[in-house]
Amino acid sequence: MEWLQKQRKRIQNGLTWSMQKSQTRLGFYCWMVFLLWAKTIFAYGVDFHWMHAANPYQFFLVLINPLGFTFFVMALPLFFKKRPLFYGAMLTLNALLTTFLYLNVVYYREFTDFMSVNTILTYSSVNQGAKAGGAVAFDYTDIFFWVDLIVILYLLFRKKIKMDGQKTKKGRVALYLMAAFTFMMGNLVLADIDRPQLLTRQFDRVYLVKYLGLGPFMGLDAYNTFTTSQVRKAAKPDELATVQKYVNEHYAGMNSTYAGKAKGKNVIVIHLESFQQFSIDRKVNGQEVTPFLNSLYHSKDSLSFDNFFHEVGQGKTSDAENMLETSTFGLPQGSLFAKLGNDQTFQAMPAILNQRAGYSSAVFHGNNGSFWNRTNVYKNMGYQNWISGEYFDSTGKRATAWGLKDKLLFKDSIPYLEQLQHPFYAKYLTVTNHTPFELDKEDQDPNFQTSNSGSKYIDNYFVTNHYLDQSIQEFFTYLKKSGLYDNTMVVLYGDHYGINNSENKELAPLLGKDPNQWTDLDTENLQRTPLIIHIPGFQNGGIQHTYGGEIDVAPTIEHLLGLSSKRYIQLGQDLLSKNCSQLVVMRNKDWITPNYASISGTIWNVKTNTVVEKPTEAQQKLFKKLQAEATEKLSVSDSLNQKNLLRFYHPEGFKDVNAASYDYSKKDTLARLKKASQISNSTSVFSKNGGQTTAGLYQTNAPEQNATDNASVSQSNK
Ligand code: GP9
Ligand code: MN
Repeated sequence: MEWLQKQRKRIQNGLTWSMQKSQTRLGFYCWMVFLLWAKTIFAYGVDFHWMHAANPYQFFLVLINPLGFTFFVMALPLFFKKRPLFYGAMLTLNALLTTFLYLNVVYYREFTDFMSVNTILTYSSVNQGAKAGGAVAFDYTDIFFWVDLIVILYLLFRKKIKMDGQKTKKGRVALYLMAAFTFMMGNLVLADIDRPQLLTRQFDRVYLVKYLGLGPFMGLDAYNTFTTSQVRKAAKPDELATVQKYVNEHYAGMNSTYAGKAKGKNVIVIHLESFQQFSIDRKVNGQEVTPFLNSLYHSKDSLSFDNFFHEVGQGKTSDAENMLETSTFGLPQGSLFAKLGNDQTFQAMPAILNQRAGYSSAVFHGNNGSFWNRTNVYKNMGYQNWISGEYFDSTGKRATAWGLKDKLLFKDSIPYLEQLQHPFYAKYLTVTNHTPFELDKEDQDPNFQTSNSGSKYIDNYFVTNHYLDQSIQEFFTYLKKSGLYDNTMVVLYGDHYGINNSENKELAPLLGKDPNQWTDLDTENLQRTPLIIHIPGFQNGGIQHTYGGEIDVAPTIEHLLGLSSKRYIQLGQDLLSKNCSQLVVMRNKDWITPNYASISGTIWNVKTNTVVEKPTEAQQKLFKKLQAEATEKLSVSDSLNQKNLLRFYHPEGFKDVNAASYDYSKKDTLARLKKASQISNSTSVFSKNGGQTTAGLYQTNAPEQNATDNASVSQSNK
C-alpha cells in the first residue's frame, strides 16, 4: 500500500515537473521533440524491426538519428512572435511529422519498405494502389502515434499548459538550428564510419533510415527525385537517335555454330556473389577450392570464359544485375537500381524472353526484398515472381548478415521453382560468399583446409568459396534428379571482386606472384570473374579466350536461345560472335583488350605486364581510338539511362512492362503459382511429377536444414 502511494506521489511529481517545464516556449519545444522522438523509436522497434540493426553501434545510431532532424524542424516555429501562431505551428508540425511517420508504418507493414517521394507521387500506378489500400493493416497500438496530440490539445484547451507570450530571440533560434544541423552532420559521419559511401551508393531505403533517420532519408530522396526528373524532362525523343545509331553500328551479329543451341530451354542464371576467376582451378593446401565449379568450367557442355571481366561501379551487385538484364551500364555514381529504379523504363531479359518466347520468370534471393530497391526494379523489368528473404525462414544460424545461407536458399527455393511454367527464366542471387566471408564452423567442410595467408579475408574467402561450390553442386544434383537438368541452360557468373586491393600483398604469393613486383595491371587482371554457360548435351563447349564483360551476357544468352538481339537497345555484343570487338570497358573509363589496357590513364601491354612508355605514332592513334570508343560507350549508356530514353523506344513486338500488374506478396505469389499448376497443360515440374512436390529429392548437408517450417506452395496445393 505504502509502495503504491509512493509511486503515485512520484508520478504526480513527475507530471507537475513536466507541466512546469512545458509552460515556457523552450520547454514546450523540448517536449514536442521528445514526443516525436519517442513515437519514432516506437515505430522503429515495433514496426520497422529496428531496421535490422546488427550491433550496438547501429542501435546507437538508430536511437539518435531522429533527434537532429526533429530538433531542426521543430525549432522553426520559434521564429513566430504571436502566441497562437507559435503553438498552432508546433501542433501542426507535430501532426504532419506524425502523419508522415504513420504513413510509413502502414506502408512498411505491407511492403517491408519505406515510402519514397516517387511512391507517394505515383502510389496508384507502382504499387497496385487499390490493393494496397484494401490491405492497410491497422493495429491497436497505432493509437500511440496520436495520443500525445490529443492530450496536449486538451491541456492547452483547459489552460493546464499556458501559452507563453515571451518570444524567443532570433539569434537563439538560429543557434538551435545550427546545433541541430551540426548534430545531423555528426550523425552522418558516425554512419559513414560503419557504412562507408552511404550517401553516394544509397544501397537501400532501409539502410538510409537505419543510419540517418526518416526525415533526412526523405530529404535525400526528394533531392534525387527532383534532379532525375529535371534531366528527364529536358530529354527529347530525338536523343534516342544517337543511341540507336551507336547500337546499329556496334551490333556484332550471331555465330551460326552457337546460335539457337539452347533454344526453348529453361534458363537459370546463378549469380555467384563476389566470386573471382582466380578461384577457378585454384588449389589451397593441395586441394581444389571449388571442385564442382571447376568440373563445370571444364565440361564439354560448357562455354566457359577466362577473359571475362566484371564492369560494376558503386552499385556492385545491382550494377551487375542491371548489366545482365539490360546490357547497359550502371551509373557513374551510385546504384541505378536505387537511384532510377522506381520508374525506369526497362527492356530487360524477363520481359524480352516472356514476350518473344513465352518464358515465365522468377528471382530467388535470401536478403530483404527492398535491398537495392529490387522490389520496384523487378516489377519494372517484368519479373513475374520475386522470391526474396521474406519468403524464407532466416532465423538463427540459417542466415549470415547478408541473408539466408546459400545451401538453404537453393533447397528452400524448390517449392517455388518446381511450380514455374516451362520454359522459365530464373535467377538465383547467392550471398554467403560476401565480404567479410564469415561462416559458422558447422557450415565449414572439415575436410577442407584453407590458406594461411596472413589476411583473414583471403583465408575466409576460400572457405566461403568452397561452401558456395558445395551449394551449387547440391543444386545441380537436384536438377538432375528432378529431370530439370536436361532442358535447362545454367549460366553462372561472378558479379564482382571479393578480395579488396588492400589484400593484394597477401594474395600475391598464393597466385605465384612476388608481392613486391605487383602492378596495377595485376590488380586489373584480378577483375576477371567466371562466366560459365552450361548447356547439357551440347558437347561443343570449351574454354573461350574472348575478352568481354558483364554487358555482353544478355545478347550472348539471347542468341544461344535463338533470339536475335538486334532490335533491342543493348550495348554489349554476343561473346560468341566472330565480330566481337573485345574492348572491355570499365565503369571508371579504364579499358582492356587482348593486347593493351588503360588503367587510370596509363597504358599497359597486357602480354608483357609492362607500361607502354614510348608508344609509336600508330600506337598512340590506336590508344586514342580505343579510349574514345570506351568513353562513347559509357556516355551512350548514361544518356540512355539517366534520361530514361527507352520510354521513347518501341522495338518490334515489345509491349511496355506494366509494373502495376505484379504482386510480390507471398500470399498472392503462392495463389498465382498454384493456379498455374492446376491447368491441364501445366508444364511445371510439379505437374509433370503428378501433382507431387519434388522437394523430397533435394539433398543438402546444411546443418540448419531441418529448422525450417517454410510454407510451401506444394503443400498448399494438396
Ligand atoms: C545483397 C547482395 C549484396 O542483397 O546482393 O550486394 P553487394 O554488397 O554485393 O552489392
Ligand atoms: Mn555482390
